[in-house]
Amino acid sequence: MKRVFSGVKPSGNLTLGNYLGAMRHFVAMQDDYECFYSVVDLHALTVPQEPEELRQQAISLAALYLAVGIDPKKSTLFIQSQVPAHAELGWLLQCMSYMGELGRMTQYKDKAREQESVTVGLFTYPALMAADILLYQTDVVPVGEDQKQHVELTRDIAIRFNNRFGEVFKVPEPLIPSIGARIMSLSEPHKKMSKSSNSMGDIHLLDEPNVIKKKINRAVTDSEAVVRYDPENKPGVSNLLVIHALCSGESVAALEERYQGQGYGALKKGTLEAVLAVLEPIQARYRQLMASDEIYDILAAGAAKAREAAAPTLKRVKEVMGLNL
Ligand code: AQP
Repeated sequence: MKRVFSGVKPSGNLTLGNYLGAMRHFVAMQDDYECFYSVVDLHALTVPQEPEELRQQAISLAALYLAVGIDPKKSTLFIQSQVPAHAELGWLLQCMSYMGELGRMTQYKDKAREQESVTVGLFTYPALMAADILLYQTDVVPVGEDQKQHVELTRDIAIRFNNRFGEVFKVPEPLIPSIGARIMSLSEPHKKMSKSSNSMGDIHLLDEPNVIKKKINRAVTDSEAVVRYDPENKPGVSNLLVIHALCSGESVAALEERYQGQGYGALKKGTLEAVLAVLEPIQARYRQLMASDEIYDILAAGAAKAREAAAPTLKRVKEVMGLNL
């Protein structure tokens, strides 16, 4: 079976963007791949975090993974910091990465602009992400559009390492969905929906239905009053169409036809119904999981499996680099 690795940062309340762009694909891949899914808490540390909040967010994210449909019998679900090989390989790959290529990462440039002082970790984070992926000899990395550049860098690092030391790493492929790879903010449809921005434009997976209603009703549209998919000229309407289509399983074209001649009120009402139909069962499962201790056993078993799967690659890397005295 081919291998899949992907991770989500416990850096805020997960959004519909995280779900539609990434997590729903994680669920779909479970039957056809050997999947490793991680709560990448070391990545969350690249910007300041409150320790207790970080702990809570990591558990909450693990519960959400299960609530959206990750099955621990099929996939390995674990917390990154419980598998020390990630940090260790992360350092070794930092020493195989160049300042120039890390400095070109657009996510680094965007996030650095928002910070008063920028940590070295924020700069070197793509090398840790490369370690996360390469440790498992991963074939495929399902991610949203914003992570494409980091997976490409991972490929470059793997190829560079293999050229220098021999064929140690499998070179992974990104898997970016053709629709929904970049769900936009409802209030600023030129920006991506983001879990750490906390604005009315972000639908969080755990938002109350009345909050979701308010956010969708206030979504920015345009003055044309025509429901048409045209991301360049009608970014707000196009974003609602994509969200509606992915949540209801209909095509964008079918929705354009359905809402022909109707105002944006009808599109928003339909989008709300589709979003709630997806999120309400997820929220109910999440509440059940958070009320039990089951999650801790699942994470302990997942970490043990991940440690075992990661060990041979790290051992090989250390051997070829001359660290096996
Ligand atoms: N708006 C989005 N549309 C589609 N996919 C998205 N992803 C994130 N935002 C969108 C995908 O979700 C996965 C997990 O994301 P992450 O935890 O690695 O963080 P991120 O990419 O930096 O996303 P956020 O939500 O904006 O987090 P913060 O605000 O903390 O930086 C990834 O596969 C990502 O592509």
